[in-house]
Parts: sequence; C-alpha cells; structure tokens
Amino acid sequence: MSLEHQKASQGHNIRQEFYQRIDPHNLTPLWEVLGALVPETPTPQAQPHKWDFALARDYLMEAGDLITAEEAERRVLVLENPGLRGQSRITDSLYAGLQLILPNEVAPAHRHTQSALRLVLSGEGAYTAVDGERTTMRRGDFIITPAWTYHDHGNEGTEPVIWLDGLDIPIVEMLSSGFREGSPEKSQIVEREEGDSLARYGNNMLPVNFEGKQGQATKLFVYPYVDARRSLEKIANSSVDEHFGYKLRYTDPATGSSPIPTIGAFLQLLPKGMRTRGYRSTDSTIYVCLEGHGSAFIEGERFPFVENDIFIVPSWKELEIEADEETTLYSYSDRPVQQMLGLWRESRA
Ligand code: 1HN
Repeated sequence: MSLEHQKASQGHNIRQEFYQRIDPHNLTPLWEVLGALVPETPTPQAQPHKWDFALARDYLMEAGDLITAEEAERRVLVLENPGLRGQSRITDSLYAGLQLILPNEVAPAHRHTQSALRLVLSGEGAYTAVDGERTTMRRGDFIITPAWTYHDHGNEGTEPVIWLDGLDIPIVEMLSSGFREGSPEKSQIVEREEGDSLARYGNNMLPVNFEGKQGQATKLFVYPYVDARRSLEKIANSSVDEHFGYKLRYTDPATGSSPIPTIGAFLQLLPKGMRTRGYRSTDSTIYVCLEGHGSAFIEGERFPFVENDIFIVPSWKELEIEADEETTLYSYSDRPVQQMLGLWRESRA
C-alpha cells in the first residue's frame, strides 16, 4: 500500500469513528448524503409499470367471493408500484386501487381528510353518495370525494361495478394530517335529488352568493363522461398538439383550478396512428386507457395497452404514446400541488 493510500484509509477510519460517536446523539454528517438528498434531477422510487385490467379484474372478482364490501369496508385491490411495494402507493405521492361492488352491496359511509377521485371502468347500476347526494356511476365518469365529505357506495343494479380510486394518501401521510371517522348511518340519508350539484354548479352558472375559494374543494362532484367525450370530439377538429393530441384538464367551475387541490385530472384524445413527441414533467402520472389501444414508450421501453389498462409514468421520465386506433386516455397526478409550490417543470422534445 502506498503512503498516500495509507493516509487516506486512516482518515477514513477516523471519520467512521467520529460518525459512530455522534450517532447515539441523533447526529449525522450531511456531507455523506448531500448528493442523494439534493439530486440534480428527480429520482422517483416509482418505476414505469402497466397493470393489465383483465388480469386484475379476475382477481378482484375472486376477492368478491372472499369478502363482502361491508366487511372489507372497501373491497379494493391496491395497485402497488413495483418500486414501492408494501407502501400502498402507485407513485411516490399518490395511491390507486381497483374497487368492486356487487349487486345489493353497500360500502358504508365514512369521511376522511384524504381526498379521492374515482374513474368508473366497468359495469353499471352502482351509485356513490357524497355529502347527501347520490350519483349513478357510468363508465368513464369522473367522480370526486372532497376531503372530509361523507361518502358511501351502493349497487342497486344487477352487474358487478368496478372503478379506479385515486387518493392523496401519501401526501396527507407526509404532512401527518390524516383524520377519519365513521358515520352513524351505513348509507347516508339522501338530501338532494340526483343531478342537483351538476345543475347548481356545473352548468356555467353558480348560485349568486357562492364564492369558490382556491384550495377549497368544489361542490361539483361528478363530471359525466358523455359531456367530457363531447368536448374532446369537438376540439379534435382543431390543430393537434404534437405532445398530447387533444388534452383537457378537469376544473372546479368556481375557481378554474383542479377539482381536488392535491390531484390534477386530465382527459386526452389521440387520433388513430398518432405518435406523440417525447414529453417529461415532474408530476408522476397514472394513465388509464378508456377507448382504443396503443403503446406507451417510457424512456423508450414499450408498454402496450388496451381498454381499462393502467400505466404509470414516473417523474421526469420521457413519455411517447402511440395510438393504434383513436384512443382516449384519462390521467391523474400531483401536478396542482407542485404548481402551487412553484416546483412543477415540463420539457418537450
Ligand atoms: C376510501 O374511503 C375509498 O371511499 C376507497 O371508496 C379507497 C383507500 C384508503 C382509504 C380510504 C372509498 C380508500 C379509501
């Protein structure tokens, strides 16, 4: 060993001895971790991944024989990112799960400070109730449960109904701000007829004394797919965005901001044969194919998808999408949080 080598190794040992002495006092040297703490570019733990809906649905139906919705409280198979196993996360900041409710079942009312969104994927005849109003769930409908609103689900139809849940659980967990309570009623008492919130807040008008505030969840809780689909179809005549095709974001009609303060939701249409140009953004995003089929290329790796398949694109990974047929994609991410904090970035090839 050269003299220089020896000196370096001694220095190393002296430092290690120092680290060990300060460790019992809950002290640790920054210089050993600084690079990892403040990386040059995002280092999400989430990995690119796709879930086959057909596979997940079969297991979910099997779960339907194992446990009732009431016993489970919510009969859900969590979509766990392979890079985040054991943490109930689909991305570093968000939760996703597939929920099943069978005919005549009820998922009992409760409320929590975590906000939820739902995207209906298959079956008809179930309802979700938010704050005393029920809405019938139809495929493609985007439904939200704002923080601390009572919500329950039921199925008065004849088919199993499956939807995707998205929640901001990891964000609320990081902030240690989670509260939950049950409701005295298993199913909330219906206080308003179906369509009340849509008529009151979702028709380009607002009650005259109503003032929507930024960060306060919208009173509108259902965004029907028929309406969203019509908007997409109309704008699909204009010039196409080479990174997105035609893309819309869901908004709170009172503020123009995202309907959920912590989660942004989007719907886009890609014409048949389109391949989008490479795009990165800092919001890790969950995509669901509602119509058509194609492939996502994440950092060049191909993930073929068909209807109801779900794939995730981690922060700052390059995404290209190829549509074999006219394709509509729903997506959600933590973008509004990043934008409020001045953190959000995007980059277009
Ligand atoms: C929840 O309340 C629902 O209301 C779904 O359907 C999934 C995951 C964790 C915590 C609460 C629902 C949930 C959840």
